[in-house]
Amino acid sequence: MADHRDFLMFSSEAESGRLGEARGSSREAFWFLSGRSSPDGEVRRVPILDTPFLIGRGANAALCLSCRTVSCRHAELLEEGGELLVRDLGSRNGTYVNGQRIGGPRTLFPGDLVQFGAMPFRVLKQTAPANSRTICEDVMDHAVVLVQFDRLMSERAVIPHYQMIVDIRNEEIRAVEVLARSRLVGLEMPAAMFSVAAALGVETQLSRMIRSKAVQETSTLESPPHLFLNIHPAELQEPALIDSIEEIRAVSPTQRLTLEIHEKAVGDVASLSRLRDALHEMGVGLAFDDFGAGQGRLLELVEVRPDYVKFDISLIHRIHNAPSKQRRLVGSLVSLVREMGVVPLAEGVECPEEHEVCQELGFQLAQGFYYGQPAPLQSFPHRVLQPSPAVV
Ligand code: G
Ligand code: MN
Repeated sequence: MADHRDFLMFSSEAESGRLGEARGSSREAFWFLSGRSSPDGEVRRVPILDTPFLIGRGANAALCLSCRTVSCRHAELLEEGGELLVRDLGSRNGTYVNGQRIGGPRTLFPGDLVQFGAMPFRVLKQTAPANSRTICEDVMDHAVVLVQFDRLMSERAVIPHYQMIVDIRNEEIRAVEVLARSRLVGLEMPAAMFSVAAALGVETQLSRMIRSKAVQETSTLESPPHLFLNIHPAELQEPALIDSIEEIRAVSPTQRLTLEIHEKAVGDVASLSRLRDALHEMGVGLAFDDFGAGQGRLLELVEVRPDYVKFDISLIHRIHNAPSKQRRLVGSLVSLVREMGVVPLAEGVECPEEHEVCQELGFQLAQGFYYGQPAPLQSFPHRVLQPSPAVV
């Protein structure tokens, strides 16, 4: 991270000043391209100081890219009425904006991914010229995260972690929930990954990549574990959800799979019931996640009848010290769920006292740090995720 950051810093105050002159005073807008100028080079943030701004392999280009997929005079950036445009100059391998090859000039927007041959760059814009030093640092932070996010997606750099789901009576592992982690600085946890994904409108792609990696790496185990896979609320708006599940089914035809839907995404009973039926046809189960985190959606619950209801940590945390009224309420919900033939699961169990009370209240499954922390496949502390020893 430190070297990226250093690299992204202005090389000198003088350069900062130049940028201020060129953009800050009159138009109050700073445009940058952020990316690598050779395939194994470091990330740079290149200010667009003057237009037309030539991009190519030739030494006279304002942004000189040493990559054989880039033509000598590949493309140029133009500025018209405060807008930034990109124009391909008849390059052999083309210029792409957000994955689409451009024909004529194309307006660029902040956050766009523009690619010259095989060389991708993120378009960044910063307004508010008051303090150019501060502006540049904000943009740099943003640029670093965006470039990290590109790596996350293009290198499929998510590291699926697995957390055990146990039978509450004997603590035997029944399934594992897949949780996304990565080693990319700033994007270690799913909240950060999904907030960048949301800014770029690619939550669905990220969510799918996490599922597909987990299925890929567990389907080759001798007995593939039952996976609980999270889906993002944005995916419920897309008919492509079923296609994406069919894809993972094709990779792992018989593995037990259950999709988790966040309680907040449970809106329309009819479409959720259809989703449940479609999943069941593919042999995939449905779980309501974080039940009780917001308003309890009891009506939906009764009508949709998922296979599992995961009671949110907020209902479980310190339940052994909670007023008896709260315990009775959770107990009644557990009974109601069981009467419908749905399996209740206690989330976020952290200590033996919580474990014991949850068992008394009738929970069948449980999950939480008390049983196990999320861990990657290679260091998962149980044989369910270990490759079987070679047969001698
Ligand atoms: O929304 P969902 O239930 O999918 O989120 C699971 C998250 O909760 C994971 O990020 C996981 O690391 C975290 N988690 C799992 N078990 C526990 C626990 O026992 N206590 C707390 N505080 N968090 C947990
Ligand atoms: Mn979950």
